[in-house]
Parts: sequence; C-alpha cells; structure tokens
Amino acid sequence: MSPVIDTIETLLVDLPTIRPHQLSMTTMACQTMVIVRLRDSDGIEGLGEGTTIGGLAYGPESPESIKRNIDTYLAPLLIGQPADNLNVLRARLARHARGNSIAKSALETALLDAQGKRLGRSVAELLGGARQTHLPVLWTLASGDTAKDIDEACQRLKQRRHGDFKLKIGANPVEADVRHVAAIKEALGDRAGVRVDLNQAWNEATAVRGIAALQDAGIELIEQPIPAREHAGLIRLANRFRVPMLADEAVQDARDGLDLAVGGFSGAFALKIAKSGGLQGVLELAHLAQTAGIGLYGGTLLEGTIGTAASLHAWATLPELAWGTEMFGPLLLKDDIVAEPLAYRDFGVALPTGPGLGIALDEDKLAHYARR
Ligand code: MUC
Ligand code: MG
Repeated sequence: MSPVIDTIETLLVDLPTIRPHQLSMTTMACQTMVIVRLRDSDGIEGLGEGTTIGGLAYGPESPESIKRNIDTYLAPLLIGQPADNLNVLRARLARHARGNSIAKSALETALLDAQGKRLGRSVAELLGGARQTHLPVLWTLASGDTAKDIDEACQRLKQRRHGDFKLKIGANPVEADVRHVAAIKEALGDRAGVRVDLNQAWNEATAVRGIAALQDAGIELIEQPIPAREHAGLIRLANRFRVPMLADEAVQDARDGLDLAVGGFSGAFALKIAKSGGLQGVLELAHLAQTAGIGLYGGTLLEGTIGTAASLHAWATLPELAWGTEMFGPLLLKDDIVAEPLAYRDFGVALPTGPGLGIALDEDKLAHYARR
C-alpha cells in the first residue's frame, strides 16, 4: 500500500545577509525562506524551500503569501493523497491552483526529498541521474560600492571560491553604472568573466545605449535588461549585439521559452526552480532550450541550502550548462539552518550525496531563526 501524505508544516525563516545586497529593485539585509516539512504516513519527512527576493519587489509571491497559500490552498490538495506518485500530485496542484510557482516548487521539492529517502535514491537519481557532481558557481557583486566589489572579487578569486562575477546594476543612471562595471572589469582583466544583471531596469532605448558601452568594456553576458513582458524587445537586442542576452524574468516556464525560441531569440535562459513551479517544470524548459540551441544557466532566487540543493540536483542531470550556475545563495547568508553546509570549493560546489536532497536540518538553528 502506498504511504499517504500526513502533514505539511510551513515556517518562515529569517536569516541576515553577510552585507547589504543591492539590486535594481531592492536592497536586501535579510533573506526570508519558507521552509516546508512534509510528513508521510511511513514516517518519512521531505524538506522543501520557497524563497523570493525583497518581499514583493521581485515578483507577485511574497514569503508571507507563499506560506499562507500553501497552508490554506495547496497543502489540503495533497494531504491524504498517495505520496509516491509525483506526476499525479503535480497535475493535481496544477489543476486546482493557478500561478504560485514558488509555493509549488517548495512542495515538489519536499515530495521529491521524501520519495528519494523512501527509495534510498538521490533526487538527481529520481530525475534520471547526475551527469556531473561538481558544478561551477559564480558570485554576485552587489555591495553598491565599486572599490568594495573589486576587493570582494579579488578575495574570492584568491580563495578559489568563484571564478566569474555577476554585477547587479540598474539602480543608478546608465553612465554611472557603466563606469562602475568597466572599473571592475578593468581591475579583474582576463582573470575572471564579468556579467551584468539589470533585473528589468532599462527601457529598450536606454538598453541600446547601455549595452553598447558594456560590450565595449568587455562584459560577456547581459541579463534581463528590459521588462519581462517585452519578449520582442529582448529578441531585437539579442539580434543587435555581439554580447549575448540572458533571459531571466522573461522566461518563467517552458511556455515562455517556446515563445522566445519561436520568435528567434538567441542567447541563454536562466533556469530557476522557483520560476517554473519546481524541478520537473524547470527541466521541461531546459530540454526545450537545448532543442532550440539556447544556452543554459543554473539560476537562483537566493535560496538557502535546501532550495540550492534542490536546484543542484536538477542542474546535475543536464548535459551542459553553457553559462554555469549562480548557486551561491547560502554563502550570502550569515548562518544556516542545516546540519552540514554545502561544500563550496574549486570555483564550484559539490552535489550533495545521500538519499533525497542529501540535506538534514539543524533543529536548534531552525528554532532560533524561525519567525514567531
Ligand atoms: C536574479 O535576478 O538573477 C541571482 C543572483 C542575485 O544576486 O540575485 C538573483 C536573482
Ligand atoms: Mg536575474
């Protein structure tokens, strides 16, 4: 007889960041994660995480809405159901609840973790098997200060922690942003690749001006320069410049991916389990992109260790990540709620081993940081 899903508990967990993290739409001093603890009738517990950036600054789900919508609408759809058929459970969530991709991703992660523990298999194995066990990880420079960013990048290179850097820009006038980026690229030279993420900050005319200057400065990738809905504009920019465009907010799921590919987009997609409603959805997008010749990048919504590990299990199954990953979320946080942190070394991170996600909670830390 199949085990059934008995209980689903959600907790808001607030962890301070190691420094203010300045993006075009918000500055973060703290990250709030929604942690899911799903318990099945055979006593197995699955862990999940749903996390976004800056309350409602990044997208339509906030930590509080993720928790409330799981508690009120999504968990009751799962409780009492057989726990071991993920395709049926995923379809049930899709049929009865629209949107809420971060909440769905948190639940699917917990279901996969539980199923992996039950079968003695890692989540990557449940998804067909890992093709790599060490994934490259870049670092995001976003202190808001050019000299501090250069110093931070030099330290990370010296520690062999990160070999590429993404700069968050768009909060300042274009000329100031370009000066900031060019100074960092000049200081790092050929030692590191430098990319930028606008988080939708520019209009198309500003983007044409800004990207031309960034291309001249030697920047290797331009992430989401214009608003998410402007697919046609992003395709025009991709065709206009030598430097490739990375679609992030523009590509939530396979449907967006198809629209961009059919529209003639060239460049790359940022994959995020949170955008695509979980690991299976994000892999659907990844496979579509591969077929269309679009490059892949393992993206983060700055999740903590649980969400980062879940993403790593998905990325590990892919044959190629042309632009590597940015799975550095746990390193941006002052502390962690897991017993064993992820192993970051040699410009990347090791895929966790063991059944499920391969992650165990530190109950004391969780109790300390959980919101009351
Ligand atoms: C984003 O938009 O890419 C990734 C790194 C970071 O600092 O923010 C995220 C989200
Ligand atoms: Mg982005």
